[in-house]
Amino acid sequence: MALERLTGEEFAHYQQEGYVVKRGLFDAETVERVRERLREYTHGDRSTQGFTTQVEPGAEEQGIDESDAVRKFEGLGLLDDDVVYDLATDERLVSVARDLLGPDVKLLRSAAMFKPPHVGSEKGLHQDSAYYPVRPYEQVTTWIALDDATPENGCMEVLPGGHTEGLLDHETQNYETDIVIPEDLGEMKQLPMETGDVLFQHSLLPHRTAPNTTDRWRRAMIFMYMDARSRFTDSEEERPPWVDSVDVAGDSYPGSV
Ligand SMILES: O=C(O)CCC(=O)C(=O)O
Repeated sequence: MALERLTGEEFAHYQQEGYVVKRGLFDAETVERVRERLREYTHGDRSTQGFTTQVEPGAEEQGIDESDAVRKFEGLGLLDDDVVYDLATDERLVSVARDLLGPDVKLLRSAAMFKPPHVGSEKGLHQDSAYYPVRPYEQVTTWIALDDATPENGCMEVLPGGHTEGLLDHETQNYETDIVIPEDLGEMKQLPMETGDVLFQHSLLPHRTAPNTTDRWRRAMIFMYMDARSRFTDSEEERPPWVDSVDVAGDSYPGSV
């Protein structure tokens, strides 16, 4: 299959390091449309019933209103929103996912991450595959910067090449769905990004983000894609409620996700 949007060099970087950043993939207008829509959800102008909301644990103590302290929205129900759906199925994103996964692609995860000024908490070291009973462990997580992300406001940090070590042990932390790798895996690489840049990372790549210590937002959208020939390893009854799939591109296969 010829590559649509990745260069050979970028493809090789993803294979070897477990990630690749596409600079300026999204224009300012597209990003602002998403930020504005998210604001409508956080500030009560739209119903948030179709997905889950997590508020930053330190918000109350710091006297910050919940609407300015959402930690994340999570769930495929976000796709019912036209702006989110347009972004998740945007050719600029999906063509890269197809370069990495093949022509038949489904969506496994959709989330908005807010990391608000001052109160935005860390996300501990983890691999995305640890959350999902899907085989093979070959999903692609896309992380779309809706603001400039720096080490100070909690940009992504990854362990280059760490996706080749298989699934590591995780232990649960404060949040029901937050799990972390308890050991130090070595030197992490910070990935500062500008608004509109997109990080594509392998679902076995260990990564984390630091707290936001600045007065600047660090928002991001996450979409996780998988090959439509992947399999759920748990039955429908056993699967965590957030595990499902949405058609994005190409064909579906019987017995697959
Ligand atoms: O956006 C962040 O701060 C980290 C998100 C992340 O790694 C995740 O939710 O899997």
